[in-house]
Parts: sequence; C-alpha cells; structure tokens
Amino acid sequence: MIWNETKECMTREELKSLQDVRLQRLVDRVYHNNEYYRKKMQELGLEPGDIKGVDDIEKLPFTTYVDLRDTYPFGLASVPKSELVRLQASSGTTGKPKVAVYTRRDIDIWAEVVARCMAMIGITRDDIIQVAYGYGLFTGGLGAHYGAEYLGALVIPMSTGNTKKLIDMMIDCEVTAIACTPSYLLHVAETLRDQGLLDKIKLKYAICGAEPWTDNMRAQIEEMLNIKAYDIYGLTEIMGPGVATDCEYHAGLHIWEDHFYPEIIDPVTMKQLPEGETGELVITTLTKEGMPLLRYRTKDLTSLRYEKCKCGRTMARIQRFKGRTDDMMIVRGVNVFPSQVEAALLTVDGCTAHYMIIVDRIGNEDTFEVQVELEDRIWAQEGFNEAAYAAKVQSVIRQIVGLKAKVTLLHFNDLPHSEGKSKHHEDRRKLYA
Ligand code: DLL
Repeated sequence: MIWNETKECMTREELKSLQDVRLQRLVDRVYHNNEYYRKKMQELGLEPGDIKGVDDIEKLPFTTYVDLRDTYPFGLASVPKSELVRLQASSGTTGKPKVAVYTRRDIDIWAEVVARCMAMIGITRDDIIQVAYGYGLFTGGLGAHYGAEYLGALVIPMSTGNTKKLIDMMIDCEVTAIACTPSYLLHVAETLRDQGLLDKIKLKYAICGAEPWTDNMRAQIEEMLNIKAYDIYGLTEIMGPGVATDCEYHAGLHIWEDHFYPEIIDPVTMKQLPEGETGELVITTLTKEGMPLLRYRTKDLTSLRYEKCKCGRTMARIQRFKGRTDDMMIVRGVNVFPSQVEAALLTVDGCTAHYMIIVDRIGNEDTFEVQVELEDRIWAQEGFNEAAYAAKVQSVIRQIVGLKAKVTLLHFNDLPHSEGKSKHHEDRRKLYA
C-alpha cells in the first residue's frame, strides 16, 4: 500500500492522540527554531509546555497573510536554509507573493497526500494522467505531478498554454485522468465537442481545484466528457494541492487531518464555531518542517463535518466552499459571492459557467451586472427571445442571491477563458475609493 490505509481508517480517538502529539512537537519546533513565532507566543505569555494537545489550540496565535508579508521571504522558515530544497509561491494581485519553503520530508509528505487524494478517487498505477496545472512557482503543476508519480501513475507534464497539443496527446496516449482547474476542463470539453472529438477520448477521471466551482458545474463536466470529476483543495501557504479532496459520495472534501488540523472560526470574533456552522477555515500544519504555520487563516469560507462518511473514512469533511472572505462583495447591503451566481446560472438550460459579475457605482447607487455566455444552440434557436431569456436568468439570480441583476447575454468565447484560475468578478467601485 503506497499511502497509509491505517491513517484513513483511524478512529477519531486515535486520530486525536496523534494530533495531540504532533501539535506539541510542532509548537516546540517553531518556538525554538523561529524567532517570529517565539516572539508572538511570548507576547501571549505562552510557553511550549502550555500546549498539551489540540484542545489547547485556541491559546495559540493566528497566522495571516500579513505575517507572511512581514517575514517575506524566509522569516517563517523553521529550519536552516541548508535543509530547504524547494520554494513555491502564489502571486497575489498586489504586493509580494506568498512564499512557501519545503524540506525533503515536506516534499515527500506533499507527494503522499496528493497520492492519497488520487487513490481515493480511483486513480491507480495503471492510469495515464495529464497534469495541466501550471508548472513553476504555482503549486498546482509540481504538486499534482509528484503525487501522481508517488502513486505510480504515468504522468504527462502538460502544464498550461497549448490546448491543441493537450487534446492531441489525450487521444494519442489514451489518457485516462486529468488534473487541471475546473474552468479549464470545461474549456477542453467544449473544444473536444466543437471539434467532434468527444468519442475519441478514453478519459475516466478529473481531479480539479485551485478555484471554487459548483456541483452544477461538476455535473456539466461529467456529462460532457462522460467521466467522474472530483474536487481537490489546497493552498500554497499550507502545502499546495492535496490538503483535501472529495470521495465518490461528493459529500464534502476529506481533509488529511493527520497533517492539517482544521478549525472554523468566526472571521469577526475570531472564536471557533461549532460543527456545521460556516466561517473561515483555519489550518495548522501538524507535520511541516520547512515553513510550519500555526492557525493559518485561509480566508476560505466553509464548514466542517466530523461524522463518519458513507465511504467509511473518518477524516473530517470540508463542505463546498462558499467563497473567500475577500471575494465577497456587498452590493446594496447584500452579501454576494460569485459561487451563488454560478449556482443560479447553471440551473438555466443553455447558460454556461463562463460568466462575469461587474459591480459599479453610479451616483450613490450600486449597479450589479451579470454577463454570461450562452451555448451556441440557444442562440441558434428559431425565434430566440433574448429579453425573455434574460428575464428568466434575472429571476433565478434574484431567488438565490437576493438581488436584481442587469443580465447581459453573450456568445461563446466573448469572455476570456483562462487556463489557470478564472476570475469571475470585478468590483469597479474600488476604482473610486
Ligand atoms: O490553488 C493550490 C491548488 C492547486 C489547489 C491545484 C488545488 C489544485 P493557491 O494558488 O495558493 O494554491 O490558491 C489557494 O485557491 O485558498 C482557495 O481560495 C482556492 N482554492 C484552491 N482549491 C480550491 C477548491 C492553489 N477546490 C486558494 N475549491 C485557496 C475552492 C479553492 N477554492
């Protein structure tokens, strides 16, 4: 067994004992090896011995993007530079990138957790997988690559940038699995469909992440490609892809709690929330050596479930992400997440997941526009009534989001289709702030 079955099958009590020990060791490590964390703990009057296990975790300080920025690039490393073997980074829209550094053991654990995710969804050493996340500083490409190799699958490191070559090789090499963003997979599926190549592929599985997507979008991708598509989550600061993934029941993403200790907090009061309540996901890296993080505030909004999954796994499940705290727009006093708009759009026959939300302010009034690409067959319908269709879209958005939108219907490819993370909203009000 190349990934540790016993860890998956642990009881919650066994898991907690392991987490308790790992947290104690982690706190000891950062306290003694990292000046920044030592100071933070001392400011709270904390010593490593005060943390006996995960029940004490609330005593520990949070870590945020600001800490990463203030210590950029190596200030949160907890080992000497000679023990570091890799640096990855995630580019923010402004300021310095968020950097993560890894020891050899970190890289091995990263490969193992990604391999667990892939094994969980059914990928084996007999599969041929195209990794179509970007290779480079972004963790998607190399993360998925090492995980698939660890599993023993045959990896084709496509990276991004050439859909034609990806499709040619997908057909020629009889590729059975693909790792890429969901929006890119949708683009690949549409290209295959438009070129009449759908029956030439042997694809069975997709492992998609790096951006929020909805169950409707998964259903659309699965139907178009006749495959099973799964959700994989992760973030550079914590590791990269492989923190959590969903099983065949799609009832949340199993988080590998033996390495990543999750909490949900209220982002305003910063207190832990009970099981099932939505708040900000906070993760402590229990085993990381290079750049371990205590209680990292991910800004991702979700909830946790601890009951045993139908698949038999005991590890907690992250529920579908509602969005990020920094993706939320307040429009005319209503909280709007792009994921709600996507969920609404995909209930309308012919709407695609290629959409853009534009929020602006005219005078004192917020404007809320949703642009959406329609499938060609809708435009081709005889006597297509654009106004009636837009009114239908407006009505479902109103039901789900609670706001009246100006709906603009677009043709296929009118919006940019990204190969990496796609951007679905633009808040132009900030331009005047
Ligand atoms: O996106 C790591 C990754 C690569 C995950 C490939 C999955 C697949 P960052 O660039 O640091 O790392 O961005 C992390 O992306 O905090 C979430 O907001 C978002 N995100 C990642 N996966 C998902 C997902 C990679 N499955 C940020 N669903 C995270 C929703 C996701 N959001």
